[in-house]
Amino acid sequence: MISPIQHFELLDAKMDYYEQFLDPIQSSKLFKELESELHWQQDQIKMFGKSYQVPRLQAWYADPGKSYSYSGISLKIRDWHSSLEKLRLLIEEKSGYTFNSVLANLYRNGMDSNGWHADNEKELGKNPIIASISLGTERYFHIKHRTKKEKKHKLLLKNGSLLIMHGAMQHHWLHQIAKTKKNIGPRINLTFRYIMS
Ligand SMILES: O=C(O)CCC(=O)C(=O)O
Repeated sequence: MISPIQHFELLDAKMDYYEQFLDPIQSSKLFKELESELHWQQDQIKMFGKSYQVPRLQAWYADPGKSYSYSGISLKIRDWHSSLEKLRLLIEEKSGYTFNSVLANLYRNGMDSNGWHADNEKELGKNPIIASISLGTERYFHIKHRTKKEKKHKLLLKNGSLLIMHGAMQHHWLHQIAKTKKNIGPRINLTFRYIMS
């Protein structure tokens, strides 16, 4: 059963959170399947003339021609995995939004992370809707307002949860998954998106 929705009214943005969108058995089965079957890749990012490895593994599944790049990285487009396709339909049915792609992130341990950023690449359009499924180890999702520095929050993303970011969230807020020294297990995050071009 899908848990009740929690609405967060933020300054200039909105988030909806279902703590248990998928039940624990379904979530752990899906985690194992995606961990072993997705085409995980680790890319190099260039910053200030130096190359760094992205601190997590990633994979991009999308409708034909819906490509995605950020910070000079172009992810190879893969055809929909059947479980990702099913999940996309379930999220579409529950949320009323449409998605044509998903970015999968695998955080292998606490040293894997995703630095402060917004999902504001031009192919996502003006106020993109991002639906984010979390599987496996819980991690904090930190958000901070771009200009009102005192506006910051964190939300523990539970196994099987769904977070939907909408409104002008990607315009006004940044988000991150910070590194932690705690000895923790892996986590998969799936961010469903709609690529315009
Ligand atoms: O892992 C998460 O919860 C966030 C992922 C994310 O920020 C992204 O893929 O852009």
